[in-house]
Amino acid sequence: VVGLAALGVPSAASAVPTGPERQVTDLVPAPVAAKADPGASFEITADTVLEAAPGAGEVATYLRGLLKPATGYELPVVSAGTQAPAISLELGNADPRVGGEGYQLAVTKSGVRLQATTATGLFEGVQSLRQLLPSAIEAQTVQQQTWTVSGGTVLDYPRFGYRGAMLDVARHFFKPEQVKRYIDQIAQYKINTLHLHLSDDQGWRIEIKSWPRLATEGGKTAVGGDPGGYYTQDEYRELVAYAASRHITVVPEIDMPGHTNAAQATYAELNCNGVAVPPRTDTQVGYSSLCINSPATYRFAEDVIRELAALTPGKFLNIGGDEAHSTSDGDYRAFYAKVSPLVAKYGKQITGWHEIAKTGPPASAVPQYWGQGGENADLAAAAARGNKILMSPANHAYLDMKYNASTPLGQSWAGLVEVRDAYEWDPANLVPGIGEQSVAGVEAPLWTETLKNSDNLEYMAFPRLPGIAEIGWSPQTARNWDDYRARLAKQAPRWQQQGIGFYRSAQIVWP
Ligand code: TNX
Repeated sequence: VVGLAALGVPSAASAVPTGPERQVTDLVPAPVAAKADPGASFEITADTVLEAAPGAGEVATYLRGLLKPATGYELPVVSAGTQAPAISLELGNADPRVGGEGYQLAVTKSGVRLQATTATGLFEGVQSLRQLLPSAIEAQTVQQQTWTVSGGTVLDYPRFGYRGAMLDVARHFFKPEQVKRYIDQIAQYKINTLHLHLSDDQGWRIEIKSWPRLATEGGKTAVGGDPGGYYTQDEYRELVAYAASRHITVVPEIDMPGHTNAAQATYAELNCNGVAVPPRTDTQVGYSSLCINSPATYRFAEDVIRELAALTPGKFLNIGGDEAHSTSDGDYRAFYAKVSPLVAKYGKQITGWHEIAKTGPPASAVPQYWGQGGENADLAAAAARGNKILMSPANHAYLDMKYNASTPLGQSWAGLVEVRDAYEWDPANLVPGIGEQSVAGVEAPLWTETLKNSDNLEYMAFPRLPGIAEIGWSPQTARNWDDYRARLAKQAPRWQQQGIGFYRSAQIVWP
């Protein structure tokens, strides 16, 4: 017996009108303003065209690529002014409130209109548009169904300019393809910065031409004896370009003056006694330190900073600074007195872990807070001098913390971080003296001592990462847990289509 549905005839059950999977009021991150209009949905068909204003062509081509696998449609990208039903990407006439990253979206029966002042704003608008389609749009094979975009209007722009995710590729190495997969995952939640933790005690992951063995020798190891690896400069450039195609800026980190065992195991001259230390693949922290009084240390630092700066189009270089427990306080300050100016010398601004605040970095430097809230005099003093602070509180934003006591992966030194813990905090109300005006934004670090593959990364990042992304994007007044948990639940079918094996937190009623 062949069912009517298989013949393309709607059965009585499927003819019952059901609502869209998500409306404009369901978006994650929550938009600044949205008004759903259920009667005004637009249907994408093989006859739809993508209208691109001058300057919008790349985003239109990206959207075409997103829509193609599941619909099978090769929608033409055309210039404005056609008669066909269109998704139009416009630049120039948007509400000025959208700024450099925001957008306006209007979905009516006759078309979709996306407006922004920059291609980045259009790109972020496209991420919203995606969520208004059935989740099956994320499938990688052709699906036979209608492609309805939920109707309504959106006006949207971010709270903070820096919305980051960090990936530790040092403890375990992740191949370019794996990093690209993560880039695509974070881009859909309007994350605009990928911080790559490129060196640590257990491995060095970026080719440095003036110190070639850092990568070829220092890159061989990883936690637990797992396979190492490194990016050639060409591979790294390609990663940066891929991220840029998703409107994401890469911030590379070389951790110093601690977390340097891989470098010190490779080059004897980086040790005070001139003897290379043995490589280490355990997960202890705080035992390594560059030799603070040795000229070789500063040749090394300058060469690495110079090469990284040349590879990096973004304005920031991260120069580490965390957990330097084997460097005395005086040595730590002496080290940064010499190294901090090198970043400016090669045309970049500093980011680094919050300990750098005590070295009095230039006001353009952005310390990254990884504490757990409460007083921090050095950080407050830096903010008072004009430094902006990036917020990654470990007890909220660390994606490597276990969700609960039985989470098989991750660590728990900052506590257990359930989905609600990751969501319910305000970056402007965490450290006394660091208010809204002093916050650069938020970042969700993913340390990989216990994480070996993309499945592991995704289980820890989902569903917490979208919460951190929302904290960075949405107005604080637009956020509350009960509303969020309902919106988050509606993302799950999209992750299923994308092959993301997320943690099914009991705090959420999953569909
Ligand atoms: C602390 S947080 C570290 C990292 C570890 C992480 C594990 C920070 C700046 N340093 O070296 O990987 O904890 O959660």
